[in-house]
Amino acid sequence: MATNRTFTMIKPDAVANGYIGAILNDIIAGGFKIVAMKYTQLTTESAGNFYAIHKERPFYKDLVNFMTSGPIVAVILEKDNAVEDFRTLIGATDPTKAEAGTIRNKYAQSIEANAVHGSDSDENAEIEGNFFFSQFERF
Ligand code: DGI
Repeated sequence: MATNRTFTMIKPDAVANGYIGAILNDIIAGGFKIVAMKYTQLTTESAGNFYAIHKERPFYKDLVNFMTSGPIVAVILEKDNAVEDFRTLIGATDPTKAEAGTIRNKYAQSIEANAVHGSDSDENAEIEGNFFFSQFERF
């Protein structure tokens, strides 16, 4: 299986709850290598653009409000089969449905405040990584 990349954010709830270190530990223990990382806060405009695909969904405004409510950690990760394996590591969108031991099962609060983002395709991983990082910020 080819080595490739995925993109994740540690979301404002997990940052506020002090889980940055624990989540990065789980990610590294899961075999992922960090190739770019940034501590930052989204603006309404940037969060709206990042989640533009969900524009018509009823939770869009709440999602943008939540994602701008505090700092996040943006990370590009590398591993064989990165996108699929990372989604397995984080678990279902709704933490009450996430398997035991997954990052969302351990650290998420709700379907909205669900601790982490994970790209859903190689194409989106590339787009989302480019959203946060220049070519000089990835290794
Ligand atoms: O790829 P995921 O993050 O697992 O899920 P997604 O792409 O379907 O949705 C993106 C984010 O939108 C998700 O991480 C949290 C939020 N979201 C999804 N479904 C709901 C939701 N937020 C609320 N409030 N209600 C929902 O039903």
